[in-house]
Amino acid sequence: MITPTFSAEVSEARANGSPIVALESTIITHGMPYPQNLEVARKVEATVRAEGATPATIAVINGTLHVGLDDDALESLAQATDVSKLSRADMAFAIANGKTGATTVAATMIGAHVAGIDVFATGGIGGVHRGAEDSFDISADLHELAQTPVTVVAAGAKAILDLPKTLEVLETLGVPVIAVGQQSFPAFWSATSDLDAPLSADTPTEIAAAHIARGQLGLPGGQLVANPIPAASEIPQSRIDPVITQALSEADAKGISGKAVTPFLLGRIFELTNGASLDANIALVLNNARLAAQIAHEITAAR
Ligand code: PSU
Ligand code: MN
Repeated sequence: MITPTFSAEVSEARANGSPIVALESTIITHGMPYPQNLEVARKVEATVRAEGATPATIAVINGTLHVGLDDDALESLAQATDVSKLSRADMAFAIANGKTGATTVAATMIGAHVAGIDVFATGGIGGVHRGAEDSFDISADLHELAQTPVTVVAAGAKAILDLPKTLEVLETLGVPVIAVGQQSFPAFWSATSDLDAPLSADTPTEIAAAHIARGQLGLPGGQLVANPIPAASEIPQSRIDPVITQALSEADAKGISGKAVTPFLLGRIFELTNGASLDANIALVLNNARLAAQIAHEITAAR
């Protein structure tokens, strides 16, 4: 087994058996521009601490799997322009060959699981891209949710995706999708969509209980907790949809493919909304960090 390098606070939390929340690093390197990415990374960590849990941002640095980053490491990742984006397919190669990379939802789940962390907060997971019937572009995040027992708190799947197909694939893979406080599946920048989530829960206690019950049933895989963006921060679908359509057609015209698709779309939507998409992204990530810390508390208490 690979032994990760833990930050001092994560080591202490592990020793005390206190709640820990994993956080991804791709959102820092490929999801938001500098310096907002660094500010957000720090704020997300502070939000987890304010809820009495310990943040563990995960990344691979010079071949070492880090679980919990100190502020210097956070800053150098946030400023780096040549960091690779590591998903399930790339992680072992990077560790074995001394490389540095930021972890996606899939790779962060793997890192969290290696470290015995049950809960992970992010913005939105990857999913089935629009046009996937031609491109076959389906995020490895979905398959990871089917195999790795980590509860992922996200604001649904990014609205740049094909949400109905994303829900279908999650159902096929046996991944529980639990909307929080509503039945509607949230659409990242917007609190609701016209799709219902298969499951819904009102409290962190219910979500923690379901996480534990999956383990007791011997089921591999995690849960997707779909936590809507706070109403005051949302961008209505009618406003974001035309922007998404434009960004998608630009990506198509430029022949963007593979790993570059999601970062390109997020970057263009940021420009086309004059930063409004980023403000919403920040609000929803903080909201997810808060709920993830509460779920981590409940899981710790129940064990
Ligand atoms: N959520 C965000 N911003 C991001 C991502 C998620 O708010 O940048 C990243 C996550 O790391 C996710 C990845 O795992 O996008 C999905 O990439 P792909 O579609 O290439 O699998
Ligand atoms: Mn992809």
